[in-house]
Formats: sequence, structure tokens, C-alpha cells
Amino acid sequence: DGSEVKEVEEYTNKNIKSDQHSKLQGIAKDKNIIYISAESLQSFVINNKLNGKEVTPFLNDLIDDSYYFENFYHQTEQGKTSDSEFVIENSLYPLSRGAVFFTHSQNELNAVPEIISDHGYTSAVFHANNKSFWNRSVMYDTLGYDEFYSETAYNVNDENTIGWGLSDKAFFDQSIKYLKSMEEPYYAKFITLTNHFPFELPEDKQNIDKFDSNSKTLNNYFTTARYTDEAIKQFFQKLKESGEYKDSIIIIYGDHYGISEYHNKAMSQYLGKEEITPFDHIQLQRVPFIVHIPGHENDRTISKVSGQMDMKPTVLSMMGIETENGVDFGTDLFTDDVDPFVVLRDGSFITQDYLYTRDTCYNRKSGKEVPMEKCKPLVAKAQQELDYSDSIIYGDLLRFYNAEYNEVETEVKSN
Ligand code: GP9
Ligand code: MN
Repeated sequence: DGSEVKEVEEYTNKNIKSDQHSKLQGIAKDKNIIYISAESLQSFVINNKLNGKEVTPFLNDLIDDSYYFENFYHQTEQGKTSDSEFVIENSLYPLSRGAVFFTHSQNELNAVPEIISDHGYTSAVFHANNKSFWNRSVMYDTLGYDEFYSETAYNVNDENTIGWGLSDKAFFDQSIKYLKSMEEPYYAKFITLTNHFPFELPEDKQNIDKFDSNSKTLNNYFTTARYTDEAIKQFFQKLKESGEYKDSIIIIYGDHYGISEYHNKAMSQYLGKEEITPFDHIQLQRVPFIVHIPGHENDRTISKVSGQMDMKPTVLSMMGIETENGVDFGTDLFTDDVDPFVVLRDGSFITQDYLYTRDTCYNRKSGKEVPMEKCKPLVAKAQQELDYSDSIIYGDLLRFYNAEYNEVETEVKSN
């Protein structure tokens, strides 16, 4: 009933919400938000090289002109891409088994597309795969999306197909006309596909070497990651040509890991490490999170630990929308006064000082093991947070809850 959700609200209000206002509050007011969900893109390729060549040269340049969160973690589980979508739209945890997109697609939620439709925004997802994959066509209605441009909206043929489907370059090219047709301001999410396991790319499209190790998967990965980097570069050019760029804020994030721990040996070879420890494994769950604001010059790399859970409060705050009483588990990343606490779905967690996984506590900076006492108090807190989120999903508790997302009076400070 309603009392359980009150308890969760109390927790999120006390432990998570900040009293401070973000320095970017309202900066996206009446601007378009363009999300790019970069399939399987992990942070270890960002600003990194293979045989002397940058893996993601476009993103590396973009980062110099953006906010880049270098300690940003994915928080997904078995629901992979769909889990990342669930997390970023709701600021709730995915489930430990299965995919919420399938198991709880009829729940009552307070997802971003639904919230912002009350504030004049239109919304759409662009993804050139079958609309039923991950039960998206059903779940997108639940999340409040106005439009879903799925495979049938695209011209897919032998020439423009790579791996799982339409190539990222063709995908962005063909999407522009739909984007232009959207009523502004819009909230548009583009989900790429080419950098997907098993990361196979025709040789004539490879603009970077394959890695040389016993893992075909990791060897291939660099070529498709580069391909997506090039596709995003072309998309930016198209956004500029079509006039969409200047009125938009573009946010790029990795949905989840692409290289699993089965490839640790090859990974240690690439990273020049003796082995991949449990600590390294958690650090490999970092994915890029880039906030690019055209015309905004005060841009920088941010080291504080953060996760996909934080995207909803961050983006709403940028739009000038605030809630007093929501049950979001994330925090607005552009405020300062909360101790960052990023919980992964398996109960591992990361703070500014410590990283906990598999019953071991590490110093986050050095990667060295430290006495368990340092992490102990937070182990229970992490589990509590996961349990609270689960109770909301399993009990469909947001049925009993009226969160109000109000526009705040903002005074956007210029640089
Ligand atoms: C499929 C795409 C990839 O539509 O989102 O799914 P994944 O396997 O990464 O969850
Ligand atoms: Mn994915």
C-alpha cells in the first residue's frame, strides 16, 4: 500500500537529495535533448590508442568541448540495453534477473518522457531493430514516449546492413528527416547497434587495426567502436547542416559493457596489466557519459563517481524541472554536496574513496585492498537501496504515489 512507498521516499529524500541547486539548472529549458545510447561502448577505449591510433578520435575531441564524466558506471543486468533505458528514464534499479521491460511493462512509473510531456516536450526513440525486441513497443508506451521509429521506419538492405542490422551511419543518416519533423522542443533517444557482440565489421569499413590476442571478441571490438565513433561524427555534421544542433543539447552514454570477464586475459594484455583483478573488473564497468552543450564554453572533465541512475535527475534539472517528492535513486550530477554512492546491480558499490566488490574493500584511487571495516557500513546501505527499488517494481508501488515535477524559476548564468 501507500505506506511502503512513503518509506522509500523518506530514504531517497534523506540520503540522496541535495539542497543545492545545480549550476546548470535550467540550461536546457526549451532546448531539445538528443540522447545517443552508444551500444556496448566502454570507457577504456576513450582517449586510448591501438597501434598508435586513437580508437575514438571524434569522441575524444568532443570531450574537450563537453562535460565528460570519467568515473561513470553502467548499472545494468540481464536486460542489457533495455535495463539501461529503464534506469536512465526512471532512476530506479533494474531487476537482478530478467528484464523489467518484459516482466513489469504495465507498471505505473514516472518516466522522463511522461514527465516532460506536461512541460511542452515531444519525445521519440530511434532504433532500427524490430519493435518487439526487448518488448520495446509496449514499454515505450508505458514510459510515455510519443513515437518509436523502429526498423520499419528505415530502408534496410544488404548494402547498409552490418552485424545485427542497419549500420550506425545509415541509421543516423536516415533518422535526420524524422528528427526534423518533430515538434520542438523534443526529447529524442538514438540507440546505436553496430558495436554489438560479436563486433564483426567488413574489412573495407575498418579504419583501425584489430587487436592481436587470443580473444576474437576483443580484437574485433576496436573496429566497431571506431565505426560508431565515425557514425556519431557524421551525425553531428548532419545535425549542424540541418540546423538542429544549435537548439539542442547532445548527451552520449554507453549502455553497458561490451567485453565480458571471459576476455580478461586479452584485456589485461591490451591494458598492459599483469591481470584483471575484481577491482579492475568493476572499473571496466565504466562507460562514457558526455554532455555536450553547443555554445557553452565552461566545459570540463568531471571525476566524481556517478552512474546511469543519475541521468534522470540531471537532465530534468537541466530542463528546469524539479521534484520535491520523487523516489529517484540518482542525484543531479551538477550539484556538489552529496557524497557520491554508486551501487551496481550485484551489490558492488563505488564511493569517492572506496570500491567494494566480492566481499573485498579497495581504495578507489590505488586499487589496493583495505580493511573491510571501511566498506562495511555501506554494504547494508547498498542492499537496502536495491531492495527499496525492487519493492517499488515488484509491488507496482508508484500506483500509490503522486510525484510532482514542477518547473522552477531559474536564472541561467552565462559563462
Ligand atoms: C537490440 C539492441 C541490442 O535492439 O538494443 O540489445 P542488447 O543485446 O545490447 O541488449
Ligand atoms: Mn546494448
